[in-house]
Amino acid sequence: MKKLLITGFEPFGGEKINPSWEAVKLLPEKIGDFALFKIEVPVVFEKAAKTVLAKADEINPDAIICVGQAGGRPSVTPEMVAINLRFASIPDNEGNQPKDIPCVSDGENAYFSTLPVRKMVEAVSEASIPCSVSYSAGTYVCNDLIYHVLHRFKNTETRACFIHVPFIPEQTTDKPSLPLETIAKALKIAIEAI
Ligand code: PCA
Repeated sequence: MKKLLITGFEPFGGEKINPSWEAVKLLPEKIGDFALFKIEVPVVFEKAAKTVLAKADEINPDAIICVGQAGGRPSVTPEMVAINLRFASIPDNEGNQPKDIPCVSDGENAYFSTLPVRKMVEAVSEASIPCSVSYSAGTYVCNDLIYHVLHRFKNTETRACFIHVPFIPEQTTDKPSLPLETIAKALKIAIEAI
């Protein structure tokens, strides 16, 4: 059986929960060919990547999917690309607020996701769940994490991508949201599409 490392984030920015980790927790232990290994990741520059890469070194996964909250987005958005830039408009959970600093000083400007994000989007959309390809994972901790993962596993068999998910209704009265179960279902379908 193949191994999938799937990660969600702790809450940040004054929120009490992060739907990314809540949805990852709801996933079954096995999906298709994959056994799932789930971890919660701190919303801290560098530490998020160290946490995920340490787990990846331990289990040697075939695929890595990192999931994060993109509050305000109306749909589930698999990310096509990660860029070598940190710019934080709010401090991370340890008070770091980098402004225009590279994620990796000698890294490429950008990496494309190595999992089939467009195929994932097609499959999730077919189930009538709002889902679209995103061409920017931002410049905060989510982008930093997936940049490090793609950098570490470039030219290897280990494939990776990031999936941003919206708020859940419990978090907002005026922003778009999706029920937690719908987000978890979208992640399951995306994994089945790999
Ligand atoms: N979303 C943030 C970091 C953690 C999370 O869930 C982001 O989009 O960078």
